[in-house]
Amino acid sequence: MEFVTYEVEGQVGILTINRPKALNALNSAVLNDLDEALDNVDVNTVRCLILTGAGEKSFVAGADIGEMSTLTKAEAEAFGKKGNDVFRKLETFPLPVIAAVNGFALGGGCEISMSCDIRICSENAVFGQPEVGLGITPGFGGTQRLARLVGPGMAKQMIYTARNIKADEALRIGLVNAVYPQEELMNAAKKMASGIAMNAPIAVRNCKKAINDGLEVNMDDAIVIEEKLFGDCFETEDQKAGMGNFLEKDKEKKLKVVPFKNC
Ligand code: DAK
Repeated sequence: MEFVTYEVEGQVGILTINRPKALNALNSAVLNDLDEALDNVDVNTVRCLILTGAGEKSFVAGADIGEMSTLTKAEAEAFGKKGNDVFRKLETFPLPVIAAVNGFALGGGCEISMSCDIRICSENAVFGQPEVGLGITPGFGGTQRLARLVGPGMAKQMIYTARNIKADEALRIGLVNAVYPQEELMNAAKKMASGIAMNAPIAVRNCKKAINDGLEVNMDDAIVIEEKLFGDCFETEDQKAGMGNFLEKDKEKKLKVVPFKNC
């Protein structure tokens, strides 16, 4: 793959969007590579993914404006669908995905970070949805995910004004969970990912599904989703080992575990 690299460190997979000359802007080739990279992740051995951008300046500076500028209506719709399909694949991926936002996260860059489960960023990160200044609406889910993450008032302010915000403001409004000096960001992401990887994979996967699916429905239906995913953990080796370790007071094994079977 030309534009996405994938490395595995222990049980953590690191996806890097690698088009630094264009500040990792998303063109069709990048989206295809990302799609393929996700298809190639071994979800039985990897337990958490990190998504980041190559270089020190940019996570993803948006959809590729050069490629988009000549699209017809039909082509624009197809491009939007391609992006949305990949972003949705990330959002519903059976592993948690941490976005390590190491610089510009504009337009499609902000949107792809919002398709991840958790966002942390470097001090030089800049977030924004500049689309209305380019004569378009956010097209990769920005109007939907930003409003869900930071509330409609703040999302509308960011989208209507097209004003970028810095890392500290992104932290204040809850768009990111934490801000780190640039040189510490990847280590922080790996530490968080390794911590997630220590836990029972079926339970973590079911928590992701419960939160994501539950947020789409009313509380009565959401609780039913949780009940089913809770029940789904039982009779798995993860549940037997996890609870067994506690009951046996095996502090060494407690919460370390757990076999990959039944994943
Ligand atoms: N697309 C293409 N190339 C880009 C790019 C982008 N989004 N952002 C940066 N680049 C390229 C620059 O053209 C430049 O290339 P060369 O001239 O060196 O060949 C190189 O990256 C370095 O950029 P700069 O020289 O501009 O670097 P600066 O440090 O001066 O400025 C910047 C950095 C991030 C402030 C600036 O590059 C910038 O403003 N970039 C554009 C940011 C932006 O507006 N992003 C949002 C794009 S719109 C939809 C689907 C998707 C979307 C909408 C609809 N449907 C189909 C429904 C999504 C839209 C967007 O994401």
